[in-house]
Amino acid sequence: MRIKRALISLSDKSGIEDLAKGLTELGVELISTGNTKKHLESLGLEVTAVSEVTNFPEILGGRVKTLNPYIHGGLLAKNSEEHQQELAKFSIKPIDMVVVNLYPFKDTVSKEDVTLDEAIENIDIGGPTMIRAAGKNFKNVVVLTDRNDYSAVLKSLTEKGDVDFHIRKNLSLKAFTHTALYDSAIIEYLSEGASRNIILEGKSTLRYGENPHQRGYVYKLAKGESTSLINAVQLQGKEMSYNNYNDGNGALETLLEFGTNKPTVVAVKHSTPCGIGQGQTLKEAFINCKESDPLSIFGGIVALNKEVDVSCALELKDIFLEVIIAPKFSKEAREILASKKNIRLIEIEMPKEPSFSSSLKAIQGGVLIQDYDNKSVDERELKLVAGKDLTPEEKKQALFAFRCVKHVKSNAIVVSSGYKTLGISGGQTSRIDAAKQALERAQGKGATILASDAFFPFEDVVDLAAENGIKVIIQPGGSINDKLSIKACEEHGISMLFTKVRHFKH
Ligand code: 93A
Repeated sequence: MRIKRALISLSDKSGIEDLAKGLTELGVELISTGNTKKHLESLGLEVTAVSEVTNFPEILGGRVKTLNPYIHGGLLAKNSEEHQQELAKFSIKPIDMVVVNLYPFKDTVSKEDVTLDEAIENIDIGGPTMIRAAGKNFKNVVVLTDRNDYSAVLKSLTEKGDVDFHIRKNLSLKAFTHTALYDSAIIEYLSEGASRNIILEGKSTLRYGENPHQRGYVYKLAKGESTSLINAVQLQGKEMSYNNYNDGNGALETLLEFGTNKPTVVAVKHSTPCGIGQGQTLKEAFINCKESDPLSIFGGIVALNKEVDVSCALELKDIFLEVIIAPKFSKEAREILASKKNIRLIEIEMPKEPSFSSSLKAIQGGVLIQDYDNKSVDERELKLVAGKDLTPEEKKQALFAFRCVKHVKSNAIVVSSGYKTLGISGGQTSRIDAAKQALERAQGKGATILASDAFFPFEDVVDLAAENGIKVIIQPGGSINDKLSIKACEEHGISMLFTKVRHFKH
């Protein structure tokens, strides 16, 4: 048994019982700080006090407990003759395991009425020092900072009498990530939010970047979202590429805009939607989505918000797609799609409500960070500014178009009818060009609704919409020239709704 002494010092003591008991049964000596010692003793375990090891009391109200050569000498010594002789010379005994979690700094500063002194007292110094020492000396010290690792480590000790090198190394990586995140919370607090550390972990090398001559990688944010392609399960297909991640993310964000109640399907090309459809069934929603732009969907990414069944899989199989994302694929659907072995099938758990917190964009030398655009306009916020009033159903359909346009790159125009897009245009430098393209794509399909991501600077979009049979326009409003567009709507018999919310997306 390689582990003879374990130091346990925990602010969050949950889950320690089994590990501490298990270690005791294996004959490991437990060493603990004040309250942790009391807690372990209340479980009937025998514990040595840190102050007994250091021969020094906890001082400064606990600020100095474990910061002592009897602890850190024990943690940092190598297995070399030189180090071992030095330990012997000063009667320091090695410590082979550290189980530590830190003062709850983040929870403390997230309380509304927290004082500076309270925050300062919750900056743990001794804990990170032990974690870092053990992390550095992982070949000789097992470091545990996450209760989810307790049982696997105990199992390994029970069965093998030791913990493998690669597990020790991973625990060390986890330990340094833990202290880095802890420090980043302190930095964020002291800078009053002006500074934010972005910690990336789990780098994977991609075949290439956007183009074959660019290198590409995908990292996981240490504090990332749980609903993401990075945390998803790939069931089949080639490895995800840089562009697959980018486009797949666009599809996922767009899809979650519509919740999970009504079957909804989104097709994406170059991270912007080329079709969005809803229906009574998923198959119907997919057909509606595809009809928006049957050409662009070719080689695209499709995201669906319900379990893919046989009838839907048969439709999906018929076109060339790069990636299909859904909460689940039925067994039979998987068998059908298995014939297209290159298609990447991704299962992602989908929450009822979108739960993204922020969006990041890299610029040279820095990063732009903003809140995720979680704003979703509802019917009560709509203001009729021109034309005849709309039924609740007509308003819902107009809102569907507005939710679609939110996810198209600016300047963006979506034309639709019912719950399916018929023409989408985005990424245009002038709004009238976006309108022309969207209306052209929708020609002959009976479009009645036009949505815009931002207000109209002139009445030209309204005039063009009227020529193309549009009956309802939904847009944020707020231009100094609103009256021109309102007048044009009155003249053409178009109902215009203001949302008062702009959805730029770049
Ligand atoms: O105040 S400290 O920064 N100084 C120390 O020497 C020290 N040693 C352990 N904080 C220190 N700790 C922390 O105490 C641990 O990281 C742990 O979170 C906590 C456990 O204390 P107790 O066992 O008294 O609850």
